[in-house]
Amino acid sequence: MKTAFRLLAASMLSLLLLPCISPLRAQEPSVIPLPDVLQKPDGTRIRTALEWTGERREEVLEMFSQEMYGHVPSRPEGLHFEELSSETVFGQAGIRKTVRIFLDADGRHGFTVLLHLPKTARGPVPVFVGLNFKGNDATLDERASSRWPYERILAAGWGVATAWRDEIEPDTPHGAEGGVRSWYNPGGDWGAISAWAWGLSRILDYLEGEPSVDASRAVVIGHSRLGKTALWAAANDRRFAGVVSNDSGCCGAAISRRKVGETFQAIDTTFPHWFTRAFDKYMGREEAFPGDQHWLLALSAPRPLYVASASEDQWADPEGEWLSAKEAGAVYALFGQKGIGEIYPAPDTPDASGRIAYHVRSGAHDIKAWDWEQYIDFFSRWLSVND
Ligand code: GTR
Repeated sequence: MKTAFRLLAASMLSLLLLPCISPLRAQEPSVIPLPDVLQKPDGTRIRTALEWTGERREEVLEMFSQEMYGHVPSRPEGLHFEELSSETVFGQAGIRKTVRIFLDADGRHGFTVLLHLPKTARGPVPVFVGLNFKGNDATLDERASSRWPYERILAAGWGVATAWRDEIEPDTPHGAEGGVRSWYNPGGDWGAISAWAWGLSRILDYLEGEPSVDASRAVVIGHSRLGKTALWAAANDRRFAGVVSNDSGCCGAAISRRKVGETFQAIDTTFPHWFTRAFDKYMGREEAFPGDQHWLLALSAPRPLYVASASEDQWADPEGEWLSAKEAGAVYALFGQKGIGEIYPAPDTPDASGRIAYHVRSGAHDIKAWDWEQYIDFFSRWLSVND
């Protein structure tokens, strides 16, 4: 009886407190009008998965290509691969390979992939694919172990492939020498995010021929600017079976029209090289952009999509990332797939029962072991990994 009374008192108290702890009330779509991803420019409405895939999806992809990131070219002629090394690591638990991806026939341009695989796997394994910030060797450093917990990923039955962002396209605003954009430009004006996304697809080209990997179960993953990149890679390359956006923020998962944290003005001033030049006209004019970032997330439909934020990462606007994940649900619904719920979840409580998942981890802008645990769980469920 006493317990029942306590429970009742506690739930009444939480009802009283609800307005204070629910900061989203003032930020919901009714307050900030969001462009409807299902509405075509000519006013007609998309009502079926077939209409989405057959007509609308291409329009939305083209809009982001033209107005934000630039076009991502297809696989280049002459692409080829060479295994550089293979060794057993982590006792007997893993295999570590390095592979050179040559981007042209004469092998003048290329980058190196670091691939880890579980040694005891019974068949080809699913794989996470993501770029890194500091170089492949740096991901082996102990200090990087929360960003790249290789042993844990392998123990869950997954492989993981990474490559250094700068070896594909240096992250510099002042004209990058040696990046793919300096020698290969079939699509015209493409930004670094498109160049990195293109690199991720080239890793997948290689993985398709790697017998220990099941490339039909490749999940593209990225943190921050590389989270923006992962979303854009999944949008362009439907071979990716799933995608993780970790703290991707402005021009990644976060709704731009909220203008919370980083804005178009801020991002395009500091990082102009990430974008196509057509994007410049939207500086300070988020409302003029023909869509918003839930449209980008919708391009992953109906594949499993995980959007994650960190509570102290206000620059990336966690609530805007959540809102975007929620709104992308309209497209997933066309495929009969459930998205996330209507309530912004408490920290460290994933909303992950649908085909879209979201969490806000307590703490700073980063990928932690806890984040990885959620990704492994979610994608193991959707891509059926039992070991
Ligand atoms: C910040 C940038 C963000 C985010 C981040 C990162 O400086 O403003 O858009 O991408 O860098 O990549 O860590």
